[in-house]
Amino acid sequence: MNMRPVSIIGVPTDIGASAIGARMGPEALRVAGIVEAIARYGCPVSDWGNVTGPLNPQRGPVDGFRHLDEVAAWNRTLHDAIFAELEKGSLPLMVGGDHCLAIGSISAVARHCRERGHKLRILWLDAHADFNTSAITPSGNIHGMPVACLCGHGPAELTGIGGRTPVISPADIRLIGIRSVDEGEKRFLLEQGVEVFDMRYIDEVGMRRTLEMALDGVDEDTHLHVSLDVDFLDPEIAPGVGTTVRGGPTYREAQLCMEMIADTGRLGSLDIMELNPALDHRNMTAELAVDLVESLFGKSTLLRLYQS
Ligand code: B3U
Ligand code: MN
Ligand code: MN
Repeated sequence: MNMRPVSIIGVPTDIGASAIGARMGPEALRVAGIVEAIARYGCPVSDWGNVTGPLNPQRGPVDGFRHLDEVAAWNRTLHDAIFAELEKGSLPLMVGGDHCLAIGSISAVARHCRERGHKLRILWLDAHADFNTSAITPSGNIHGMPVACLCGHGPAELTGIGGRTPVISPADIRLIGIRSVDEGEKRFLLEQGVEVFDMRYIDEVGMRRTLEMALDGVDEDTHLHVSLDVDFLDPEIAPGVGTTVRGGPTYREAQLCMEMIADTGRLGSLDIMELNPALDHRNMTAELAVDLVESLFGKSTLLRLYQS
C-alpha cells in the first residue's frame, strides 16, 4: 500500500482538445471527494490547488497543431510543479485537464527516474493510442499526440521538456484499453514497436492476464506511472468525456485493473485526465474516477488482509 504523501495538482485546461469543458475536471473531482477518498485509506494527502496557464483561444490548427504555444506553456509549468513534488518524495496526482498535459507530467517523472536511477513503467489507460503527429493527425488536437511526443516525435517545444529528447522509449510504455486508432497512427505504432493491449486482447484473455502482461518486469526499482484517460472506461458508466468510444472496460474490469496496480505497491505518480463535467450526468463519471482511485490506493488490499 502506498505510504508516500499524495500531492494533488489541478490543471484546469482543455487547451489540447477541440471540445471544451475538461478545464472543469479538477473541480468536479474535488466535489466528488477525491481528497477524502485517498485519506480514507491512510494516505497523507494534500491538495495544492491548480496551476495556471494561458486561456483557450479556441483557434483552428496551424501546421497540424492546435494551440501549440499554449500547450507548451501549460506543460512547462506542469513539469516544474510535478518535478518539485517528486523531489520532495511525494506521489503527484495530476487531475486534468485534457491528455496533452501528460507530456509535462511524464517528462517530470522520467527526469526524476533518470536522476535517481529508477526504472520507469507507464500504463496508458485510454480508448485512443494518442500517437499522432502533425503529419498524420486528423484533428490537430495535441491530446491525440502525447505518447508520440514523449517518444520524441513532435515539435521541439514538446519533445524536450525536462531536458532530454526522447523523454521515454516505446519500451517504457504499455497502452491498454485501446479501441480507436487512426490509419496513419496504426502504422506508426507498429513501426515504433509500441506494446498495445487493445480491447480485442482484453476480450480474449481477460483483464487479469492483460495486467499481468503489462506489469511484467515491474520490480522494487520500478517507478510505475498511471495515465488514466477517463474515456478508457465504457461510456455507459463514464459519459462525462469529450471523445467517448463504445466497448470499453466495464466497472468490474476497471476495478480489477486498479487493484492489480495497487498490489504491485510501485505506484509512483498518477494522471486522471479528460473528465468533462459539461457532458456528465450528476457528476457520475467524476464519482466513478474517485471510486477507481480508492482501489488504486488500496481499498481492496484492506479486505484481503481480513481474508488471509
Ligand atoms: N485520434 C483522434 C481522436 C483522439 C485522440 N485522443 C483523443 N481523441 N482524446 C485525434 O484527434 O488524434
Ligand atoms: Mn482517449
Ligand atoms: Mn488520451
